[in-house]
Amino acid sequence: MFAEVNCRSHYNGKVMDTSQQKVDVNILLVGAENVGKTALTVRFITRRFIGEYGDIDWIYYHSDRIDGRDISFNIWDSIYSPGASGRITEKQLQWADGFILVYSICDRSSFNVVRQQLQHIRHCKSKIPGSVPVIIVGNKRDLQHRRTVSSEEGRLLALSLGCGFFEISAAETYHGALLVFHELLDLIREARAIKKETHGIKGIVRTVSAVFGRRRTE
Ligand SMILES: Nc1nc2c(ncn2[C@@H]2O[C@H](COP(=O)(O)OP(=O)(O)OP(=O)(O)O)[C@@H](O)[C@H]2O)c(=O)[nH]1
Ligand SMILES: [Mg+2]
Repeated sequence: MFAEVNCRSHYNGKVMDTSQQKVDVNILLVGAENVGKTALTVRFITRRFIGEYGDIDWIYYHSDRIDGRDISFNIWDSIYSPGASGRITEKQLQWADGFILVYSICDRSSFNVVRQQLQHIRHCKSKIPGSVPVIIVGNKRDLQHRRTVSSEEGRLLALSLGCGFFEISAAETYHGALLVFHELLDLIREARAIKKETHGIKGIVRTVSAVFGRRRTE
């Protein structure tokens, strides 16, 4: 069970990452405590829902072959630190290629945490050109009777900040978890392709200026 807003800004209509090398992606999961960060991660890696997970900060490694390509997922399942207002550390920001921000649809305060964390990520990454790959996840969709955050609110937050959005139930299905990670992988690959293109253009501009500069001094 899942809902999706596909915000992907297709780069010329498709992912431009064309080299055949192994793709390595670092994904950081953040969000308030008890929202299902570990359940989502474990569901994606093992296809199973165990129930109780404990609260440990852990990086999981998972390899897969997607569209004929070897993909290595490094997934940092973080723990929430209320003392630091859920502040994502500098180290985590540097490490991550993409972010999954999780809230529970039956916990409004967890939705507010995602909003704060999103602003923090945007602020810290604003100096880097190109978009920051982010997916917002409203988890525990099976608990409709306890819902306090509407799908619309989640979708609007994602749209207003150019993020992907899914509502899922890590408890009920594997498919939702799969979509979340695969969508983020696509966003990361697009962001890398755009960055590469920007560097290429900068290189051409530098070469042209060097040539013109040399001519002027001749
Ligand atoms: N009903 C329901 N329960 C869920 C779902 N996902 C996780 N849970 C439950 O929510 C609780 C917290 O799940 P975790 O995955 O440990 O949450 P977390 O965000 O990793 O929590 P911390 O690591 O403590 O911050 C557990 O009891 C899970 O069984 C879901 O989709 N539906
Ligand atoms: Mg956890």
